[in-house]
Amino acid sequence: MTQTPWSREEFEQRLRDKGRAYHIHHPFNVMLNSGAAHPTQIRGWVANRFYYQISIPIKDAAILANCDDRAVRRNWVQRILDHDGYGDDPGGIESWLRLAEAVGLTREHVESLADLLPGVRFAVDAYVNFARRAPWPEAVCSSLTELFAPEIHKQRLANWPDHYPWIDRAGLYYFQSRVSLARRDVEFGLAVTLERFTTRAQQERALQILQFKLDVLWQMNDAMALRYGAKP
Ligand code: AHQ
Repeated sequence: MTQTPWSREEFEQRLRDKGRAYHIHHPFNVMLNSGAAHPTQIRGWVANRFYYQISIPIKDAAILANCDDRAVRRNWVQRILDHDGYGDDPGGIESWLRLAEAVGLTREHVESLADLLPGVRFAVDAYVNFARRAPWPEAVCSSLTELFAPEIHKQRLANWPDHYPWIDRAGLYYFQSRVSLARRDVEFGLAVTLERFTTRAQQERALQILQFKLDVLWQMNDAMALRYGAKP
């Protein structure tokens, strides 16, 4: 029996309800953002998350390569420029390297990926490979974890300066930049998802895709918690 589709409002609410599983709630992140992390744990997080950051433009390029909709490509291409930089804007990857220096790592060490944990690499590669192989609307849908991202960036900006005064505040610029960029990006990604996932089966698939990406982020934290500890 074919189930009736949810209304756009109900479908959007079900996507947003998935925020309960967002990695802001992971013990490793709670430790980081509550001020309980030691410098080694922070450095491990920055070094491992660098692999996620450099993989995002690769993921977005895969979406562009699969996308036959010029209007979507015109919007989505900005995401690559946001990370790789464009003109005078050095981009988010450069900001992440400045965060690395601010927490006491060298650019060379972070770029060497010497600290990259297998569980982080495999989770990030699963995300990139999903974007390469899935129909492009599904890969767009998988970016909707950013519905919950402004909150986590604001939490860092609010807590890190007091909890970690040893980190040069200028190094936190990346989080500041993502508050508005995440909002802008996810508005488009949500519109595409609500527009393209219209049958009940497609809507259920969208929830499944979002859960996959939530699991990618959660697994990254699991790997870091195992290696660096999630207790203060
Ligand atoms: O810095 C982040 C970023 O650029 C992106 C792009 C987006 C995507 O395409 O999947 N997701 C994402 C995220 C970023 N930062 C994460 C964090 O916790 O700092 C959150 C992450 C996301 O929510 O997917």
